[in-house]
Amino acid sequence: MKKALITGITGQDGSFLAEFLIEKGYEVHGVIRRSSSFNTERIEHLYIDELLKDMKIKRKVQLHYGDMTDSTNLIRLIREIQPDEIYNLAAMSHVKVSFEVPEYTADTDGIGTLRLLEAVRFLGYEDRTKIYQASTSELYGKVVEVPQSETTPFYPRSPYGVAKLYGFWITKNYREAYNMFAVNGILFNHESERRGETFVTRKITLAAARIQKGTQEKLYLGNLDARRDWGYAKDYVECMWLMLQHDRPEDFVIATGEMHTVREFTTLAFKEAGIEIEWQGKGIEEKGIDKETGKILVEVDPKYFRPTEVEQLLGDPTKAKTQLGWNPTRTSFEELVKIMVRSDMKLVEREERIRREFD
Ligand code: NDP
Ligand code: GDR
Repeated sequence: MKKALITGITGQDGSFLAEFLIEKGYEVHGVIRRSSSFNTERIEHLYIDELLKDMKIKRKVQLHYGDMTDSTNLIRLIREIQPDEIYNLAAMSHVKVSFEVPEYTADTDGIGTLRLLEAVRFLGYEDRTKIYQASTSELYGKVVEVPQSETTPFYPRSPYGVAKLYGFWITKNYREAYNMFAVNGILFNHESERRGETFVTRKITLAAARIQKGTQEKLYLGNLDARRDWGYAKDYVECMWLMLQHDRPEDFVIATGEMHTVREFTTLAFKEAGIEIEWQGKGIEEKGIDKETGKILVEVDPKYFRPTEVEQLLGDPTKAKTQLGWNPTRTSFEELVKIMVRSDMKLVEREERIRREFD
């Protein structure tokens, strides 16, 4: 039985990847952070509680406390688990927030990657442990070429992008210097019903559902013109695994090859929730108006603008398609929006039921 260690297992991708690897028959281990509130909601269904322990049901994932800022912890965990594959998904992953906590972001996302690679080297596991590094389209930042492929030059535009740039190069350097099977997946935006609620897509689908059910008045957004290549997270975790099964350690772009604006995403999400929106005005005066009632449902709030913005990202997944045999359009943009809105409609209904019970 192969063993995998996932850092960031409590996040969107970590939860989907854990499910995928369990399905493949892996023994799955995950690093979780100590938190004063629950942070394991996305993987609750994968680990057992005390009740199940008595029934001797085997754990689907084994969780270990740890942190990307703690070298000795990482060394100890890797020595204890002896994983065949490590998926380094842990990161302070919010681009806007990285402007507020730049040093912590560099420590976790940049030096954290180095700590992991060094732990493997320190233990002498270069030949036995493969490493996947969660790189990002944010490396391209200020776009110099469209679409972006594995050969496009990088120009990050945020402390997050710059920290991930270090993570990218240190992974490549350890591959070349120590012959390690260490690879970068340069993944473009991928979303799902499990996406964090402050990322734009989830913020929109949740707001569309709440506005439709009458529990939210308005949605405030930043740059409506930003364009992203949005895929479905569940489709993307397979590529992480495929990269580690490839015969050579190489870096791959994972994207759909299709780009949409935040405005387009919003229009479609509201439509899926049963509300037709039309846009009026320009710049910060632009508003999304309910065609039926004339009510303003979406407004621009400059507080969501970033000091330096990434205006557009469009990936070229040709290499992944030809070398990994991956199908980039498994879940279409329209299907993705539908999945997210439907899931949030159910969530809002549940919220409402609970609220009514306690009223
Ligand atoms: P999430 O923000 O949903 O998850 C991040 C995970 O990292 C969480 O489990 C979080 O723990 C954990 N984490 C954060 N800081 C630390 C730390 N110091 N030590 C240990 N764990 C930590 O991100 P996603 O699942 O969306 O993304 C996964 C990875 O892929 C990230 O590295 C992200 O930067 C990268 N990426 C994501 C893309 C996307 O579109 N989703 C695109 C390209 C790259 P906790 O739950 O306790 O907060
Ligand atoms: P991104 O995702 O920065 O691309 O990083 P996010 O969803 O935060 O922003 C996408 C675009 O939407 C614009 N935007 C808003 N963004 C947020 N969060 N909130 C708003 O209200 C809003 N209004 C407009 C943003 O300006 C931006 O242009 C994500 C993360 O998952 C990273 O970890 C990952 O590396 C990249 O995707 C690829």
